[in-house]
Amino acid sequence: MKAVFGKTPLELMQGDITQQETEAIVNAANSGLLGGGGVDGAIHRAGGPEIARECAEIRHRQGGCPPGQAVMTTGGKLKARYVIHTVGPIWNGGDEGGDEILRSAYLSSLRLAKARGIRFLAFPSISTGAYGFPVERAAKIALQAIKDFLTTEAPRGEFDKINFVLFSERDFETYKKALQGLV
Ligand code: AR6
Repeated sequence: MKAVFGKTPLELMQGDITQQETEAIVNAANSGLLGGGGVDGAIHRAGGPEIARECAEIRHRQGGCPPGQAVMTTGGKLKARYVIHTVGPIWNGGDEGGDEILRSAYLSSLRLAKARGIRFLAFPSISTGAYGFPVERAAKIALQAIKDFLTTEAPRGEFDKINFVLFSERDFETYKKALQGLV
């Protein structure tokens, strides 16, 4: 499913983000940038040790990455040249602080990509695996954040395309419904 926000197409697809041929992919990391399971584990496995090496450099320089912020490393052996590591909130029952952190994780990733001149990137569904954020609620926040960014902070076609890559069919259907409610 596709939509256009500002001048930028956003496409939802089902698949494995490590196989994306975008310029950058976003990782759902933890604050320590230490690797882990889920999409984080898959990205480190597919990209090789260079990603963890650069994560360690960032950790030594600035102590990791707080929730809602983003940092960037090489993509190593991935098809994508860069990985933007962002940290979502751990679900704690639904206070608005968590919603804000999730929105901020998307916005920080997009701002970092724009600042580095990246024109094509792919997102996974941040916080909806190990961190337990309900997918329906996360989908609305994620897509609203991307829409707001593309219409207000990148309105002149600064990006060629944004892909949203959902791992399961169920998540894909949930995000599709959320996007239909937004366009
Ligand atoms: N491609 C796309 N999406 C994927 C892939 C993949 N290859 N693999 C999993 N997903 P999670 P979180 C989906 O747990 O909730 C890690 O250990 C998955 O189905 O990866 O933000 C980190 O180190 C789910 O919908 O991230 C952190 O400690 C989504 O990615 C913690 O988990 C996010 O699930 C972060 O938890």
